[in-house]
Amino acid sequence: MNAIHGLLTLANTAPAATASADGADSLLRTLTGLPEQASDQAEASDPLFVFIIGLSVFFFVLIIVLMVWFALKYRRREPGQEAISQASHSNLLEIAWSLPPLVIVMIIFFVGMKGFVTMANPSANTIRVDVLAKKWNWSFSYPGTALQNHPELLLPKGVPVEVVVRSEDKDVIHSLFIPAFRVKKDAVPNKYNELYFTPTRSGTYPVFCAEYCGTSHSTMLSRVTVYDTKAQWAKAVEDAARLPFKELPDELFAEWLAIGNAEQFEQFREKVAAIDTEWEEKAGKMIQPSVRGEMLATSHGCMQCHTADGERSTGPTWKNLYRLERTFTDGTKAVADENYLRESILQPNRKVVATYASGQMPQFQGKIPEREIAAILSYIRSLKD
Ligand code: HEC
Ligand SMILES: [Cu+2]
Repeated sequence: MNAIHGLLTLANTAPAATASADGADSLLRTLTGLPEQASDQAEASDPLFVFIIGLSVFFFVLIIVLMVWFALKYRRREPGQEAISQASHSNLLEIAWSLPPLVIVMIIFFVGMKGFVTMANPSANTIRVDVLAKKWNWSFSYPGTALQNHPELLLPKGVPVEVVVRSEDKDVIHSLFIPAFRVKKDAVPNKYNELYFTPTRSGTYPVFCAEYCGTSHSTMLSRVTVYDTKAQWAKAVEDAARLPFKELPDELFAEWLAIGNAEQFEQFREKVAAIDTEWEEKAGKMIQPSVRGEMLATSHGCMQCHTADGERSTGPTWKNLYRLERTFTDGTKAVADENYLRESILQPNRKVVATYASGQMPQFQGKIPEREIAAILSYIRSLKD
């Protein structure tokens, strides 16, 4: 029942999005079967897609016509007629069927690679969304806001977004697929996969899982809503964050929205606990991962060797560490993205940061649940200016 309901909801939202499309665009979409063009990725890749389809149709027709024509022209005309070879060499022909195809595939390669590179590389001033896939649903968290683990994707138009996708610990591989944006990214357990694009059209579009993941794969649906302005988006995010705190007085909710570190969270917790322990519990569950990460980093003892303020300690500081290029004792380098940071926590001796001693940091493999590692990574990320 749930599944059918989900499909119906998606079907109902589809016409609203189509209504905003213009004529020529929608004719092309009808011919090619492409959905709405709602991101820069879609705008960049659709012409290439149409070009390749056109090329395929052209050669399909050319080959079939020639085949039929030759079959008729060179058919055996009388019984016992012998086939005589007419093979000869033509340099012009050789060049004609080598060079133009080379040019065509190089065009396909370079245009395709350009799209791939923009999709895989960070752009400045992005809005970040953390996506967690599990059997069988999606949850979207919005770092820097109070909205966590929301079942739908909310985005503003015209602002670059950075979507980081992963699967729940001990889950299977899923794949985040948003046809209207022409983007797809695998969600692998505990691996952080990044995806970049800019929504270019407001509306509501379906989100699918594109990796067969078991019984309810086909109902692993969600949707993305693109708002016209960043202010509208921020309002929608706030409204969604307000839902679990419906009865909380406005001024306390404003305080909840403003929480940026563990100390502020503790003050808030004390205040709501005095009114109702239910809110305290909720706050504990809905807390921003970066704030939870700060508390975990303290309770796991990380802050005995690391600092958040830029000071060198037994270990390197976490201030501005995220996405910084690191040099290791063996001279190799790596960018401190989530996958590197996670590995540095689980197996710190694999890559030892230059000028620091190997073997000082304890191995946390098997000692910290993946959920907590994700929160600590959020905290480290939040320390970037
Ligand atoms: C006993 C001291 C100590 C403790 C406790 C400790 N670390 Fe470390 N950590 C180090 C040292 C020293 C390094 C640098 C050498 C290396 O890379 O292994 C390091 C490196 C790192 C790095 C890579 C930093 C970079 O600049 O590239 C990360 C991330 C990290 N630690 C996270 C943690 C987390 C999370 C915890 C708590 C769960 C923790 N550490 C606990 C000493 C410590
Ligand atoms: Cu799935």
